[in-house]
Amino acid sequence: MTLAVSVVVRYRKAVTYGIHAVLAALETAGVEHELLLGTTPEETAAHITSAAGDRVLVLWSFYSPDAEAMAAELALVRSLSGGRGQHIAGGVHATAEPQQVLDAGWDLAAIGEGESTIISLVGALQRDEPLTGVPGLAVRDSDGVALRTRPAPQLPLDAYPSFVGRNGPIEITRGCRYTCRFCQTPFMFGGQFRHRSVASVREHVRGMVERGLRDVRFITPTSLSYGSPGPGPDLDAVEELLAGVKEELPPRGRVFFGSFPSEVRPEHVTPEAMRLLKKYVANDNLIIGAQSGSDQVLAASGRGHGTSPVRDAVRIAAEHGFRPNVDFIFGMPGESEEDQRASLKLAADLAEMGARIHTHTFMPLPGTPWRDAEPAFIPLETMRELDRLAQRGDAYGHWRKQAEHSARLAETAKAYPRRTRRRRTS
Ligand code: B12
Ligand code: SF4
Repeated sequence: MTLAVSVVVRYRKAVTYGIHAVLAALETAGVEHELLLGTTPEETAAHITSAAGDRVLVLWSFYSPDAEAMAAELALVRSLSGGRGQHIAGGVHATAEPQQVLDAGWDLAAIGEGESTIISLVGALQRDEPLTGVPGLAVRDSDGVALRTRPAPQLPLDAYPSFVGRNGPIEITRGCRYTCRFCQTPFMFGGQFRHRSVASVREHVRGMVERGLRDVRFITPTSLSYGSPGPGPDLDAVEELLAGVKEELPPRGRVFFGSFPSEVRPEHVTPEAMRLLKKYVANDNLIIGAQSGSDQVLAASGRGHGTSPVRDAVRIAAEHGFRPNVDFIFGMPGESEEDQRASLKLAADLAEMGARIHTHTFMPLPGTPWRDAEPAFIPLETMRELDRLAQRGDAYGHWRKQAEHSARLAETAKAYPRRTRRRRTS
């Protein structure tokens, strides 16, 4: 006997990319299900109540700063829907902190890449099988402790599309060979690049064009690493990608590469690379990760570059007609006042060269080596200087909001000391 499964999504704008990938996997694998998207807690609860399936699976996705707010929403949705449905949280936070997610009230946490997990989970619900056979799950044991099933596989990116019948940036690279200590990406998706083939990217673009779109954007940890297995760019591979996408687009079609939601590493910004981008891309800005003006802080954070490539990158990008948007993080662990002065100095110099500074406050993010690290103190004078840069139009960013997130994340990390041993179902 096969049970009918309804999939209800708590569909939030902040996390559409991940959810679209999960839904695309269900579509691609041909898993039968009723799909309902709830754009508010109330609509989500109404869908759960009215869903036609014998089983109702409710999908949640969020990043760590939203975890508390989402737990409150979950309680609301549960109370509005009379307790019907099985609620699963996936994404970067659930991957890093499955125990927190189960304690906060979700029935299941999805760990890692969600494509095979969701296919296998909906299949198990249809066949009324135990969920212990589904990869990439954490379930509660009788004591409430997170029990993990076998890990979800990390498949080639071509195995599933970024979206089906929907739109968004196309994920061209997953995983990252760098290991910046403030970032979750390599620890979530692995320490090697997995690139989507040009053929698969073109197929996405064809679908978008059929749906009337003409702008194409990409998700990648480092744009100019496309096609390369190592530290240096493979510009032939980048050109094959950009030229291929252009071929699929109508004459007024536009390709955005190296701007949101992707970025470039400073040492990849060379005159040759800039000339190549100018030939194909529509963006007038490039997002360049500098992160700090102190070589010592850069080394401690494992960035893999110093400050001088940042100065070169900004100069080269500006010379080739791109406005460099340069990311900085203030308050990284171990950062001294002198380091902060060096960051402010570099930021001012880069602004002088035409850059805009994108300011961030360090957050001890779950799933990163610096989850438990103490954020450095940011004195009032540094904050004033950042405000001055912003008033002049030379800086932007949500660094004040992130300072609040940072304090909350540090509190939660203390409440959940990192476990050294993990329990598995088999
Ligand atoms: C694009 C992006 C954004 C976009 C997202 C837009 C959107 N509509 O989706 C925007 C600009 C909104 C954003 C904002 C922020 N971001 Co951001 N972002 C990214 C980025 C570059 C790509 C994410 C992505 O879409 N990847 C592709 C998809 C397919 O992967 P995914 O979302 O992880 O989904 C997969 C799995 O997680 C899983 N999955 C996800 N959801 C679910 C649900 C279920 C039920 C299941 C089964 C599985 C599942 O399956 C998916 C397919 O395998 C990543 C870095 C990276 N390269 O991954 C950072 C990243 C996710 N961001 C991060 C952060 C910190 C932020 C901000 C807090 C930063 C800030 N500026 O303040 C804000 C917070 C936003 C918020 N309110 O939550 C961190 C998150 C770390 C953490 N533990 O929270 C990351 C990992 C970068 C880092 N520094 O480490 N971000
Ligand atoms: S910050 Fe960028 S380069 Fe560093 S590990 Fe994260 S994704 Fe890779």
